[in-house]
Amino acid sequence: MTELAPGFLWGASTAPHQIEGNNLNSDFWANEGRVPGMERSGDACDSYHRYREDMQLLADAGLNSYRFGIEWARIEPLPGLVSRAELAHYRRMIETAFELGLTPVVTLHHFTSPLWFAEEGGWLGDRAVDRFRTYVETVAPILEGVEWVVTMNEPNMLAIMIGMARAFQNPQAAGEWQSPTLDNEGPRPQLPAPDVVIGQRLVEAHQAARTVLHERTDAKVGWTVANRAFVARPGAENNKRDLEYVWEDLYLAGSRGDDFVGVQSYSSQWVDLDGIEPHPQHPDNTLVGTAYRPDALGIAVRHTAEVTGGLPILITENGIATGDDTRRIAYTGEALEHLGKAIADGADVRGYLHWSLLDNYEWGHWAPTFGLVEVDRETFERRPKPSLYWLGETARRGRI
Ligand code: IFM
Repeated sequence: MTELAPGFLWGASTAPHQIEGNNLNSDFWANEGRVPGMERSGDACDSYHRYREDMQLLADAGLNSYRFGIEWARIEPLPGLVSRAELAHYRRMIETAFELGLTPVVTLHHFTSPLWFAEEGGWLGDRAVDRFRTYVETVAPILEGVEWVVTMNEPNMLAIMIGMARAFQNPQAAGEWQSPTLDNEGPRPQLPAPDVVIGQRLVEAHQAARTVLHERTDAKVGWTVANRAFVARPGAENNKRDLEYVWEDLYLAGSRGDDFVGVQSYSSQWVDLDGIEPHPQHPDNTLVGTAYRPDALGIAVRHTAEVTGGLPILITENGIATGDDTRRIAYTGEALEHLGKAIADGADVRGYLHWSLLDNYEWGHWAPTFGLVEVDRETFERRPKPSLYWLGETARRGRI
């Protein structure tokens, strides 16, 4: 049994576009209407209206934390036009979390941006960093009392998503959209690596946001990095290091000066002399086509601790896309064992937030279900799965 840091956070994570519904002024919403192969998010899980019910489920299960996001496209639907009503909405969410005894972990950017920002050139536009800084200045006052703020979710996956969305702007673009979070079309071209130029711009934006938050709030500030838990085949160690730089370490290095870093881990991949090996075809593969690798969490935590020089870590996402909740419990139990060993070996981990609270919109697709709670997409009825209560019991034990 591994003892945990005092005040260890146990909970689940979500993202606004994936659960709220009708994110009409965002760039992703616009793409849903025109990119072939993308399903629409529509009403999503209607969490925009049902967030109290969602938080209550977590609290009732015995969990003490909820990671959710603020949607920039709602706060600033047009450049410089700030919606006071939306600011008040997100403040109400924060206060609801406090009221229910949940520590909010608030994400300021989770893949989606206002459509106007994308049209202005997006993250590579001349004004990108200033625009993001202004948005963060706008939301800073509603973050009063919030202890954990994530400036940006998975900038490394965002860098891929931007590249893919751009490719689909070409009317001649062939093929159908497949979210970079999916790997389920069998052997397929490997994902493009995250674009380093976009990556550097995102580091700049993150650091500008951090300065604002350090000046104007008492929050601990960090960002979250998707970790691919690369493992080298014999002789491929240098290859692994090079790939790690582009995929993760550029972003982990961008954490220097932060108060924590978010680790997001799902699976692991081998690296050989030719590059990243595709996930082997196997009946145990998840609904997003990735290998069943709960050990990835331990690899991710150790790698993150090493690259960041021991920055406090929050597990901001870990989970499995499966229709079988028994497998979700098995995967999570094994992942937590690996996490426990990494903590016992010295990693400074402050919390575990499962992805995800709800079955939600997986960036163009509804089929992959990651949730501790099923959602009826017609009535929006929430149906908690056994894994929600299992996670609550694990939290109550207070040890891994
Ligand atoms: O759904 C995504 C989330 O938005 C970012 N991290 C990975 C999750 C599962 O693919």
